[in-house]
Amino acid sequence: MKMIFAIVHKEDEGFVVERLNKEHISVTKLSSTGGFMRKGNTTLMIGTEDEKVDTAIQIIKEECSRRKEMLVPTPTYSEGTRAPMLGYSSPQITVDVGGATVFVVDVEQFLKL
Ligand code: 2BA
Repeated sequence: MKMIFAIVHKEDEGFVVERLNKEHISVTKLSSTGGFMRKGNTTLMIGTEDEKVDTAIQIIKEECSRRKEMLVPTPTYSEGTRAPMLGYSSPQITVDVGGATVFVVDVEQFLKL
């Protein structure tokens, strides 16, 4: 038996958990914070039989892959009228999202008491 610790972005967590559940792979979600960026992320604790480790990792890979996303600019509003100022919206920017850090650890004992 193995314990997989997967640190994933919050926005990807729901999809991973749903797919793991469909495969009858149990998972516990912990709210965590990255020590470097100090931003919230999610740590998934997945205790599973050795045969299911590859499936779990494949799901994490598919749902949390690093990708680029376009950020839709918010319109700039005129202070007086609160009307959107045409031609003054901020330029579109591309941001990196996703990615997962995964540890796979041997489990010495697994008990349900
Ligand atoms: P990643 O390496 O993709 O790491 C994302 C998050 O995964 C980390 O958030 C941390 O919560 C966890 N993590 C990664 N490696 C780990 C490990 N060996 N042990 C335990 N947890 C681990 P953050 O710490 O906020 O880091 C966010 C991003 O900042 C990292 O992305 C990396 O690109 C960069 N980074 C982290 N530490 C750095 C450092 N000391 N110097 C330069 N860049 C760093």
